[in-house]
Amino acid sequence: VTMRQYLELVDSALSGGTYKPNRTGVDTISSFSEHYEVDLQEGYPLLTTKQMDGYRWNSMLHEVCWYLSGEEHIRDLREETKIWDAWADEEGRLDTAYGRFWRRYPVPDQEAQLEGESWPDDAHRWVTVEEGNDGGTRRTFDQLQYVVDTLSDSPNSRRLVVNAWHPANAAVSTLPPCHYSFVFNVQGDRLNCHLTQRSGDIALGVPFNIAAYALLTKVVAQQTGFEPGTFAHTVVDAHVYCGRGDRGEWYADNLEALQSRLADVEDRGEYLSIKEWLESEAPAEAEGDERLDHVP
Ligand code: UFP
Repeated sequence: VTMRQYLELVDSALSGGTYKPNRTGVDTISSFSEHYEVDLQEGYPLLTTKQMDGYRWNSMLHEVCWYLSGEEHIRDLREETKIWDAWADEEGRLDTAYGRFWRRYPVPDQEAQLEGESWPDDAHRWVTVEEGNDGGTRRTFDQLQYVVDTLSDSPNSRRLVVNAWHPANAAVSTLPPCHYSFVFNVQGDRLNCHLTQRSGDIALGVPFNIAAYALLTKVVAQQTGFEPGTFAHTVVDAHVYCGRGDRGEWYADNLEALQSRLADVEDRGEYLSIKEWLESEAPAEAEGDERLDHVP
């Protein structure tokens, strides 16, 4: 499926966006709070583009399984795909792992708990007492199991949230979660899912994120006896990487040309070869510039 919603997202971000440098050194056209929805009853939102080819599809499947496993390391995942290798050490350890927060979100130690605040005890159904590094113990909370169980017990709940954001970890992590929070919501017999993403690379990351959460919604729906409903996605900083410095500004001045370029990609069955486009149409200094290798 080449999604109309995706094409509209590209168009909206490029026409409403601003030129914006960022930590990567490759500048972006960036747009605030892009939102779209897809009805999962109409089919699976897999973009028929280079961005979701066989390797990426396979990576996405293994990545979702890895999230669901709750593992904080990639020792098994890296046998299947390299997508997380750059962020891990030799032992496969990561400084932030989605699944660890989905399935094993840290519960404060007894000493850190304030009087009167509510925390589950060790015997609670969603709590696991794990062995800590220092030989002591730590408590973790299984957010995903909470959501699945609550969908059966009280499907009208408006508290079906899974949160991958831990502020203290995020402040020091090399890659804090991009798709950091999702909420399930039941309407009739349909299970809907809303994802909030703080930062989305429209060309490369977002097609992957759409496919992963559509799959997750279908899996959770199947497990809990609902029909898959709508996947809704809010991307707070939705961006397309373009180039650096002068070229970025040049690019911003030439949005119209870029938009018409994007308009034919649908026909060509290919998605955002901005690098190729820049090389063919941008000022001469763009050619052979190895920095463009980082541009999706
Ligand atoms: N990014 C995505 N989706 C993801 C992911 C990363 O689009 O699932 F993990 C992109 C967004 C951004 C970059 O371009 O990776 C992360 O950079 P930053 O942390 O500066 O937002």
